[in-house]
Amino acid sequence: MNINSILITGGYGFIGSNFIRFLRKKLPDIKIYNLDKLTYAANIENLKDFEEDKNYIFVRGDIKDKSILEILYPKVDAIVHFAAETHVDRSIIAPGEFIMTEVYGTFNMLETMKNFKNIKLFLHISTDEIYGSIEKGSFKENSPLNPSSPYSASKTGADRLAYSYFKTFGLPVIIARPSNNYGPYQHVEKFIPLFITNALDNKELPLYGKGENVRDWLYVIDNCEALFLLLEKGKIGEAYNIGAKNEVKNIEIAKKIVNILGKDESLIKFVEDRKGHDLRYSVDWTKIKKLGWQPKKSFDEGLKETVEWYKNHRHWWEKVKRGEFSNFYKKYYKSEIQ
Ligand code: NAD
Ligand code: TDX
Repeated sequence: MNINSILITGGYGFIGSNFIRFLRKKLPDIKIYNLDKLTYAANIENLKDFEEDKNYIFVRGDIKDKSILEILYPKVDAIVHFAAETHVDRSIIAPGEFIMTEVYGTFNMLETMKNFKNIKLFLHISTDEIYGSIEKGSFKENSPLNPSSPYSASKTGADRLAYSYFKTFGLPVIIARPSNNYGPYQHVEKFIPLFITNALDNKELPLYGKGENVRDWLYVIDNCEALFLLLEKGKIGEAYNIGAKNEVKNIEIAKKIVNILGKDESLIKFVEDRKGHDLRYSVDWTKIKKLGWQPKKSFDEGLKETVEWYKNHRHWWEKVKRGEFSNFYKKYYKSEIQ
């Protein structure tokens, strides 16, 4: 598809900022609008080098606000919708914002899009968590959905709403369901960055339950490549799993991190399990493989590079841990469209 101008939601988050950087390399001349509310999870330093880029426009706003969408939609040919509340533990403590952002926010984006025929594609970023846990084998795109946390339940709502706007109203929707991403710019509340940064400071690594839970770890740039391929070659109305064949138990990852950093395994502390903790996620990604994608990064290589990145970006994550960004956003941050 020919894209001249694109709207990215949640572009100051982990995957969104990696994707904007990736997109800029692939399509140097397109206009990129980044609509981000700047929640605690956003980090404006992720795209600091884009300040000079005339074709990058940041708009501070909420996907729940129809008026901002009505200003942006006439300007773009495509949308990649990342914006969401994303931390499972927070969804257990305070689920309300997850339901509002994922479900109402995504509804608002789709409903508003009905009036904008110029938009040729709505790439919705869902997650492998919507299938729930699986002990053996892997879920296909048509497997039943069985989410088990308020996060994954609200993501399921968003995923199915996106599909319903394709099926009922003919909107050009494609759904991507990636597995756990890791790599640079991930918020330190998430497992891998938390363990790396705590280990760097010789702090305890709080491993939930017995550490037996398995995730399929996908390097964020591999995910960006998959999403870009869907923009170019994905079939409207279809969902695509994106996995990595990197299924690793949490305990093994914790040990790998301490070993890479030359720390002692006694830093690992088994703590109370997450409520409703899914044991294993696994998706079959044959469908996107047939389109011509497969992940390139091995987990050992990707993890080493990620550890290195956090080692070299202490100023970035220390600010996040101190909550400096959240405090700044609460006060003031100017959007380029008022
Ligand atoms: P993140 O938490 O790092 O970033 C989310 C971004 O969305 C932040 O910049 C935040 O400010 C913005 N945002 C939140 N609510 C908003 C709203 N109402 N309006 C506008 N902006 C808002 O998230 P991430 O880890 O980069 O995940 C991005 C997307 O990918 C999410 O939809 C997530 O569900 C999905 N996903 C993530 C992973 C993963 O491993 N990180 C895996 C599969 C799917
Ligand atoms: O302190 C911790 N200790 C621990 O043992 C944390 C934060 C996590 N864990 C475990 C829980 C999970 O089994 O590590 C695993 C990974 O946890 P998270 O990083 O919180 O990721 P997860 O719950 O698997 O969800 C992630 O992947 C899918 C993202 O946060 C979601 O946004 C995405 O959809």
